[in-house]
Amino acid sequence: EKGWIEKLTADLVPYYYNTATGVLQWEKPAELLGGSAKATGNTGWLWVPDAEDGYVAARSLAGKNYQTMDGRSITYNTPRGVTLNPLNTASLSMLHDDLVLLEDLCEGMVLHNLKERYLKDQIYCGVGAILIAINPFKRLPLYTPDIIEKYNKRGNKVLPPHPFDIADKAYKTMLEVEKNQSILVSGESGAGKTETTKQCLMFLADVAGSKANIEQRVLSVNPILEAFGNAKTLRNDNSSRFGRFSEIILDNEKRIAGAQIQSYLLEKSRVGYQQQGERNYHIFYQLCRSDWAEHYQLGGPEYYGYLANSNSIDVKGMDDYREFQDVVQSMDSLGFTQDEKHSIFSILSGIIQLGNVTFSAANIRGADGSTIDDINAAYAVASQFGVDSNQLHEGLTHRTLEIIGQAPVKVPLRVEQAVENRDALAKYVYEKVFHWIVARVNKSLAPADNSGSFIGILDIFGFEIFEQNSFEQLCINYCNEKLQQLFNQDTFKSEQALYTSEGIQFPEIQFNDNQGILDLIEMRGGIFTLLDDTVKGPGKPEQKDQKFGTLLDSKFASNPCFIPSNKHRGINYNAFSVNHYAGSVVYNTDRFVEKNKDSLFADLYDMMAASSDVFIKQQFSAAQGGRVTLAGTFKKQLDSLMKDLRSTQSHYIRCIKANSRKKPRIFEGASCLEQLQCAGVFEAVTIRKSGFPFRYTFERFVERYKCVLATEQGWKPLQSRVPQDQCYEILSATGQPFSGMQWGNTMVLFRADEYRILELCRALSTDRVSSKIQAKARGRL
Ligand code: AD9
Ligand code: MG
Repeated sequence: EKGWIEKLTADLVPYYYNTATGVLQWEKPAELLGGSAKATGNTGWLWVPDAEDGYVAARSLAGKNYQTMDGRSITYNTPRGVTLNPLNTASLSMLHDDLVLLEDLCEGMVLHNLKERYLKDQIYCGVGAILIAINPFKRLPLYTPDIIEKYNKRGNKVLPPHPFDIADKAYKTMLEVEKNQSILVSGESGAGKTETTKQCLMFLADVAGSKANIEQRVLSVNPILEAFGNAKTLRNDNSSRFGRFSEIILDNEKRIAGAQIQSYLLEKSRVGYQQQGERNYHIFYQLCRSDWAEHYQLGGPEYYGYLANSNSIDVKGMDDYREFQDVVQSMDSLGFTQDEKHSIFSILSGIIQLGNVTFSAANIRGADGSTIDDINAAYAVASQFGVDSNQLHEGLTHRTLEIIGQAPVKVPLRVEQAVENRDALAKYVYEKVFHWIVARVNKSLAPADNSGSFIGILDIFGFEIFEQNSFEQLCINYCNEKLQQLFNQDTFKSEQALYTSEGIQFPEIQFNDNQGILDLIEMRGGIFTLLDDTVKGPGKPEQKDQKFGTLLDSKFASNPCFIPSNKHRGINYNAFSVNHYAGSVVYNTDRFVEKNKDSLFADLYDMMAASSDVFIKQQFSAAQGGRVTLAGTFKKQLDSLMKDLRSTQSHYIRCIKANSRKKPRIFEGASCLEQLQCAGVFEAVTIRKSGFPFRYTFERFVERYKCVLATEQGWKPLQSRVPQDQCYEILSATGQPFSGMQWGNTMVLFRADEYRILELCRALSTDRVSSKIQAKARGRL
């Protein structure tokens, strides 16, 4: 019909050949399609959004009705202005190591590719230089010394995507260009960031190990930080409750000389309270179950409110007793002294026992106050903290109110206030211990000579959208906005660099910039400064939260990145929303101000500063941080992190959690799609797609496509020896028009249209060759 004939490849995929013009194509030619099918430009298959699978391949029936490829009937209401992506069935069976090689880079196709690979245990996939890692929830034999060796000694070989590939690239680039490197690992809780980080570390320790075995000490940081900073949550049995940037420092010979660690936003609220089914920090349970417990007069974890109230004491597959031995051994190898260890553990037992101090209502000098139920519990705490037990009692149940021009007065605290005060002390002390440990580890791992270069690995919380979002989520999401901006700029810049170095005109590339959201949060007069100002102002905490909300509304009502409180229907709390790059998030303003203030009543602070324990005394010696707020501190930390990261060449790993059941072989499409969106994967794809996404060095192009020269009679040898000319020969042998090829200095770049035709020609010649081989084989039989 009209010169076209339909044929089948050996894999029975239909394609079309025009006998008049010689043109080849996969899709049914537009002139053969009538009516509505024409609009979709192919045989009618579409990627239809689906609440469960993310996308399903389906054909339009009538109106909202579709029939999926596996025969189910579904409905989908296409929103105005949206066109569904057509699906080329021929490409469903072509899976790629690098998503950019998908001829059709739409979300449905990306998801399909990831899923099919995942089900074959191919958990890694690239998008250009970015690695996507899907948590397999089972041990795969992918991290053995042999595999490290394979990546390390790869020469010019292209190996499958893998964290080792990224670590290897970082290390080799550093050797080549003498520039600091960073590996940025992100993803939601339980997606595998920490495991992936450890794989990168393991690789570096192996390939850049030193004579003095410093890398072993660097690795021994993990058990310590995980014991103090990780906990069982509903999402992950070993969830990191802090962000971490680990700089692996290399000497002039590029051998590991030390490391430095920066931690971010430890979740200290966990010390006082955990959701049902979650645990407090691992170290508490480990200590209670260790041989040291008796020395600190500790019983099993079941005796303590802070450890047992959430009804989760054991973690399947985790041996607290053994892990504690690991922690102590790691501390020893990092040179912690006996005194240091003793101080840490006695403070921890103090915290554990503090949780058992309970209060009853009491009338104190005519006012509603409280008193400690069991004074022995308070004695135990006082002795571990090295403070006076009367002062502790007083400090927990009262606060001193300072009014300018008047003598300070002691105000009794009601029971619930005393409990809050107690928990505040526990959290505060724990945070001090945690920061001390990080500082101590850094002291041990500081390289002798400070001039070295580094490879930094960032293992930090991904974007969070929960049912209820509070101040913590705002900080976390702000951090992710910052990282997303760097990511976009890096992706954009590296594209630009490639075009420039290839001498090809830089195409106009579009991507969404999130500067507006960052301004809203961090600029002078933005959310963070308004919050800080409210903290400093007068009023009770609840009033301040209100005031903060009102301020935001009046200031940002017309900001496109902001949604004011009166636009939130059906929500029974004070809220505002930020339109983050990954989606709109509703924040509950309750307790924002208190959380940002992050301080301890002076009574308790001063008590701790007077401790007879040198270690505690030291931690509390400096006056209580003046007027620093959590938002202010975090912003400063992030600014410094961003400055560091900008001075490095970054490599990105995006971790994806395939399912929320923590089980192997289950791929929950919709959730994966959401995570890919949050990870900014599609932005990277868009940036790449708006240029020439397909690119091969001349040599690799020849290698891949020289098969088109195969005929039934045998191979037609290439005439030229110059790789670029060989590419021309191959293209002309196909007999197809290739108008959009961009010829760079070392590579040829092109778009999906050209790629599809090339792949079709390749498939057909492979068919020719294999049918000949089959014929030969038949002849022999
Ligand atoms: V959190 O934000 O700290 O809560 P992470 O760090 O993203 O989270 P983690 O690395 O702790 O997740 O991985 C969660 C669990 O998934 C691990 O405890 C392993 O049981 C499992 N996991 C992750 N990656 C792998 C892997 N490559 N192979 C096998 C894995 N199991
Ligand atoms: Mg983690």
